[in-house]
Amino acid sequence: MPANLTPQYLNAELKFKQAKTIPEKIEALEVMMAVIPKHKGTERLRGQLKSRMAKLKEELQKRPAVGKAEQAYNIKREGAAQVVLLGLPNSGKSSLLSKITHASSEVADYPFTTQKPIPGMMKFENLQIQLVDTPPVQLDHIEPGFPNLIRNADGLLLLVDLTEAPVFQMEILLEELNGMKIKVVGKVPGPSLDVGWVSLRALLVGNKCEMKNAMEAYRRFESHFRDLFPILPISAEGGMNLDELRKEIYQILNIVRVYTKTPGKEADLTEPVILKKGSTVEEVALSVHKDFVAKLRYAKVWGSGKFDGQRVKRNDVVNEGDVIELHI
Ligand SMILES: Nc1nc2c(ncn2[C@@H]2O[C@H](COP(=O)(O)OP(=O)(O)OP(=O)(O)O)[C@@H](O)[C@H]2O)c(=O)[nH]1
Ligand SMILES: [Mg+2]
Repeated sequence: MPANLTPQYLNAELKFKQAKTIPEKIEALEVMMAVIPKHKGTERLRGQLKSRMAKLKEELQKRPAVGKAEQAYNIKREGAAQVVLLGLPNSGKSSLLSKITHASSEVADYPFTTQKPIPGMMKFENLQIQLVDTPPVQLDHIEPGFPNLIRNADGLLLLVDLTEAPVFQMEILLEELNGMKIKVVGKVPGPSLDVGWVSLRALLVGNKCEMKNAMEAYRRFESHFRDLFPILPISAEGGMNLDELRKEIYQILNIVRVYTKTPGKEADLTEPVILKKGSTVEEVALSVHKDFVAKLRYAKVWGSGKFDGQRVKRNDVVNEGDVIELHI
C-alpha cells in the first residue's frame, strides 16, 4: 500500500537529515512521528521511526553532561576585555581582586581559599576591564573547565608571592600552562603555533612588595624574566603600584580606543570604540553599524600624527585616541 506521505512529513524528514545534534534530530523525529499518516501503508515506517527515537534517546543519555564544576568556570566576558588572574596558593589573587574591583573574594592566610572563579570589573580611565580571580594553580590537579577559562581569556596576570621563591613559582605556572597547550607571550612575539595551541599575552606581577627583603627578591625575579615579559612589583594589601598595574594590564590587551563623531558635532570621549591593534577605518565603521561599511566613502581623522581632520581611506590603520568622522 502506498504510504502517501504529506508535505508536512517530508519537510520534517528533511529537517531530520539536516540536523547536526542529537536534540535537533529528536525534535525533527518527534514531528515526523506526529504528522505521519496512521494507516496500514505506513506501519513499517512508523516502527522504524520508533526504534530510531529509542536509539537517539539512549545516545543522549550516554553523553557526559557538563558538570557543575565545569559550569562554574564558564565566566561570561564583560567590559572591554577579560583578564584571568593566576597564581599558586596564597599569592594574593583574591586580595588583588578585592582591592581593584568592586567584587569581593574571600582572603585568608591559609592556602586554597578560593574554590571557584570570581569575576570583577576594574576601571581603567574610560574603560571597564573584567578580572577573574581563580582557585590556585596546582601541580597535580586541574579542575575541568579551568583550562578553557584560561584559553578564552584576552590576557593573563601571573601573580607570585615575592616572599616565597618567586622565580620558582613562575616556573611552575609557566610549566602548568604549557601542559594546557597555552603559550605565554609577553614582549616578544612567539613563534607560530602548532595545532591545538593558543598564545596569550601575560603580565608578571610580584606581590607583597612591602614585605622585608621582598624588593631584593623582586630584582632577581625581574632580571630572570624581564627580557620576555612585562613585570611589575605591587602590594595588593598595601595598595602600592596599583595605578601602574591598571596601565600595564591595559597594555597587554593589544587593543586601541578610538572615538567616532558626526560631522559638525564634538566627539564623545567617554564612549570609546574598542578594536584590536592594527584595525582599520573600515572596522571602525563596522563597529558603528554593519551597513556603514558598504556605504562608507571616506573618513576624517584627528590625532595620531595626522593634521586635524585629515581625510583617510577605508583601509588606513587607526591609532589609540584617534577621533574618526565617518562619511557615508
Ligand atoms: N604582606 C602582604 N600580604 C598579602 C598581600 N596580599 C595578600 N596578602 C596575604 O596573603 C594571604 C593570601 O591572600 P589571598 O588573597 O587569599 O591569596 P590567594 O592567592 O587568593 O590564595 P588562594 O585563594 O588560596 O589561592 C592572606 O593572608 C593575605 O592577607 C600583600 O600585598 N602584602
Ligand atoms: Mg584566593
